[in-house]
Amino acid sequence: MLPRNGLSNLPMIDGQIVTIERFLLEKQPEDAKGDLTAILYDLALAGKIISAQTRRAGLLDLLGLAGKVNVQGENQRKLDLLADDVIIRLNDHTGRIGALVTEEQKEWVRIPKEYKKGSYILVYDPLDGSSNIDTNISIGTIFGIYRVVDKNKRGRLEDCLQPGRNLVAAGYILYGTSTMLVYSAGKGVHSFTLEPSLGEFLLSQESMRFPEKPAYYSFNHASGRYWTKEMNQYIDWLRNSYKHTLSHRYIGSMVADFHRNLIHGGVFGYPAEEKKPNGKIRLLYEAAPLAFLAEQAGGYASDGNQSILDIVPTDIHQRVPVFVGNKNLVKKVEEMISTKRK
Ligand code: AHM
Ligand code: MG
Repeated sequence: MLPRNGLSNLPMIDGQIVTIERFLLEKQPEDAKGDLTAILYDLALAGKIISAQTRRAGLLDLLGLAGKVNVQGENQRKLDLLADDVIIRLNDHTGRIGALVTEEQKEWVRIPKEYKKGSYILVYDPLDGSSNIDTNISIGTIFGIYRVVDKNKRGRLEDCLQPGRNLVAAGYILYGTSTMLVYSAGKGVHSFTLEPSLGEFLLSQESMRFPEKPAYYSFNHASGRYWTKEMNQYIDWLRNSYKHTLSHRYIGSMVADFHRNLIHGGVFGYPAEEKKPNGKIRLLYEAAPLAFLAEQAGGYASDGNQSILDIVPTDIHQRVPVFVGNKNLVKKVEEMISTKRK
């Protein structure tokens, strides 16, 4: 045990400074090869690099549009491209990854032939909430990790098109007032805060759970005119339940809205719209990883009809309506809007 003397500024748990590396190694099963642990550690490093660039973005002229349009037809921002590049460069040569899927690239990304093939698939949104970059509002990297279907083959499209139920790990790195890494490898959700003077992620909270009583609901109210009658009735139900104690919070970065609701309890939703029947959120690298985390934290995620984790993707960039957060709030939306039984 370390003496507290002189270390009082550092977060300690039972007198120990728990770095992410130590935590990951302690959680790794004894018979594991360590590849998954190493991928998570590589992602933590990517998070540190992206965090450093995000903090200096205004100084380095990284804010603003990069002059390209991504596969969703949205303007790519310079930091999106930088974050995407950092994650690919840190993962393509390690022999641990079989293929990558990123929001910023139209096709799935193959591992160059000169590098060993790996047994894991990495899917990610390099910077979720990127419309908030220019205005200094929290953004984040979302990631999910799958096993390849056939270890003997190099990564293929079918390895990438797996349902969230097959995720072996998922998480996000949030670039907010502090930088946090939150992840689950199927045994609870754990969070780490980047200690800037050390450049290390230190354990903040082990086994996070949605609080029983929710505090927030997060929907873009302005889109209410494009929602179904049933969807609007659900919003009215949210307003009137819990003795009117639920507050509305929505900042346009799903990852940040999710994080707030994980800590204080609540539900985030991006419903189907009249002209966008699948909403806006992408299944593979946005909805499924957060759904995995939600279930690990005692919550639930649905598209209004079924668990997000049960949907088998047919396209790497497909969109899906999303409701994620406290289980009872998400079950209620299913009860009110599901088209299955009608
Ligand atoms: P992005 O990945 O291009 O940033 O888009 C996803 C984001 C979500 O983080 C957020 O909840 C949503 O788009 C906000 O969209 P809207 O402005 O339509 O409410
Ligand atoms: Mg994005």
